[in-house]
Amino acid sequence: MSVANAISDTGYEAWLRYDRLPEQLAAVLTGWCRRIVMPDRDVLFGTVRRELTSALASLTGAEPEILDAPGAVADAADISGEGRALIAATAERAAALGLLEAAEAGALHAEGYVIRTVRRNGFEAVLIAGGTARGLLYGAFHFLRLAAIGSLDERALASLDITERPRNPLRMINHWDNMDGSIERGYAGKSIFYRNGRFIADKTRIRDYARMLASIGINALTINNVNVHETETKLITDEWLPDVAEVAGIFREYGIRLMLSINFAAPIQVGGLDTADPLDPGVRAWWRERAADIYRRIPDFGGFLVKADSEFRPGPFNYGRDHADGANMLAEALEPFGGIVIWRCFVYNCQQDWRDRKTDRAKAAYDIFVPLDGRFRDNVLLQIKNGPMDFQVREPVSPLFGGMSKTNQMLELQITQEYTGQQRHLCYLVPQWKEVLDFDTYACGEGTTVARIVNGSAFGRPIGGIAGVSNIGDDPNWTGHLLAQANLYGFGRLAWNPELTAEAITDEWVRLTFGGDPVTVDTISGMLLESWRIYENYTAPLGVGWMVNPGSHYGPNVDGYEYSKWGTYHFADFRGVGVDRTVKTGTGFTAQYHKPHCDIYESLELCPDELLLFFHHVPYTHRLHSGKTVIQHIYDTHFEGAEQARGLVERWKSLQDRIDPGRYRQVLERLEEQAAHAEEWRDVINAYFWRKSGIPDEHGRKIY
Ligand code: GCV
Repeated sequence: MSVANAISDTGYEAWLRYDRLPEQLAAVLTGWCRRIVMPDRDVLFGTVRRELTSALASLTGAEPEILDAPGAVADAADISGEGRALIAATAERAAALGLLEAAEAGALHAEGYVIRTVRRNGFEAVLIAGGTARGLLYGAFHFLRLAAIGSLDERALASLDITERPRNPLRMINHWDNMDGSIERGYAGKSIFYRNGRFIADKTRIRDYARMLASIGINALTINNVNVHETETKLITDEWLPDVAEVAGIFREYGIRLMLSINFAAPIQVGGLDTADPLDPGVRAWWRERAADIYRRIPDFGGFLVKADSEFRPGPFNYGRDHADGANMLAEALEPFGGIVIWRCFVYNCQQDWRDRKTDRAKAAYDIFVPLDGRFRDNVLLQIKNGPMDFQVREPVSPLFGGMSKTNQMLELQITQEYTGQQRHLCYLVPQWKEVLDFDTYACGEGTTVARIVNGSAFGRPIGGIAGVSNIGDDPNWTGHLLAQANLYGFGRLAWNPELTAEAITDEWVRLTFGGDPVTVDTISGMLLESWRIYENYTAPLGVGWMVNPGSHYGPNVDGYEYSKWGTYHFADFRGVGVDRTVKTGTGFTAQYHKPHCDIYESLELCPDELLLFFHHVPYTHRLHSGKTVIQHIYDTHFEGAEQARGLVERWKSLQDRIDPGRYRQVLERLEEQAAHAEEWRDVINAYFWRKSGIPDEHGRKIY
């Protein structure tokens, strides 16, 4: 086996494999792209040039020639008579060359692009024109995606006409990496940034990662955990800023701005002050000075991400201040340099008494942040997790979306599979994220979807976006489970355009990763698209969540959190199960939603089955809309889910002759582990509820 194949077999190249195209397609593509005209030069253009040349060489077997001498392209006529070419330029340059109308060039979004077949004075070319160099980079990756999928035949190339722009200003990855090399909730090896308290010297992997992110449109990232421990608190000091600047430089080459998670108590811990009070003039001056120093070294630094007053992290509450006071202090320091503050809303009491039935963790973020609406500076964004609890397999959408109209908001999704199988189980989350983005909050009448709130358009906010918690590490295939790469890919594509369908994204990823064989595409797409439901079937039922081992959050433990301080309960007894969050008899959480959702969730009759136990405590004999009782639903879904997990193994095995042995084997191993673990889940959950309820399974199946 060749070295190239050996690398391919690990999955390291992810969706950027650029495997050789069938001969005919390769020949057509070569005909159009033998010469690449690139009039502009600077860092990002250099990246575009490298990406286009290496990908086209790999796809076609022919290395394209680059024409970049300014004179060679002074006007379009210079390349006439020499056959076809690929022209990659800014829209402004394309307009100057007469290849784009000035009005169209002027209207193009800075990160947007046009891909178009153009004809002038007897020559024809594919033009990729970006609103800026960054737009050009995204356009180049789009063109290469089409090529790699095999959709650029002669007809397609002769009539390309695509105009694109991102729907979200910020498309961001959050790393929860620590400088000792560990990753909080990481399931794919160690950090690619740090080892043993230092930055890793060899930056090859970071560069390869930056490429992957740019190819799916990511434009910002944080490189350290939101739980900022002692060493990482110093990342904003002279001790580590040179290293941070070096890493920022690598991401800059791919159009990605680097940000840091900061420790709210940094003025005390590294600044030698005796307070971190956000209203203290000395503290404010300290942050201003830190910001100035950071921007001296990293002029395009993005800003800070902050977890404050949450899970034992310090914050403004320590000083009797509120979260607007805290965020605005940092925003004021960053504002002169164009930096932003991303302030997380994952704030709740994690020292609750399980006997206290009034306190409801689900209500906390709304109660804390809605009263502050309108108080945050324009360069502050509130980052809100998709659900009110914590990335469970099923939760309602957080009512905080829709609770504020005068505050910039960002959606936080968890790409890393903390509660969804930790990349040992297949759980493709794009269908879940689609439901979140499409959810209509009715905050401002019908059509006020989460997608529109977070991109800023619903309330005319200046910034917004989507952040995803990273699922990568230094495992050879980046994500541990090879198929978990699809979650990272899908995240980027959805952040770029939430209107893309889950099916379209899935189809793209499978083709880019495994090629276009129809049986392979159908089989893997089906497995991915069904996997979230399958995982839900054999884990916590009907939206109740948790039921995992405390700490690790892996594997079944129904009462693992039942008598704990974390506010995550299911209240199962011999009569029934579920959390009463109604206004009438429960915690009153349903009131945080606009109509009609508050009425729907409040009503036992109207509440959707899949969220029933999130909102209601019901007897096991309660009948669902499906016609089944709750207890029978629990038994049925758990037997079915375990069988479906076994079915995933069989479906994958049917592809043995169609996938290289390296990638085939690694996925098979994970799927087999999943199938066995799903049986464990099935038996633990079914046994628990049979013993609690005493109600037998209608079908008399084996329950322990
Ligand atoms: C980074 C959950 C996770 C924590 C995580 C936290 C957060 O509680 O279990 O590991 O901390 O969410 O999002 O801040």
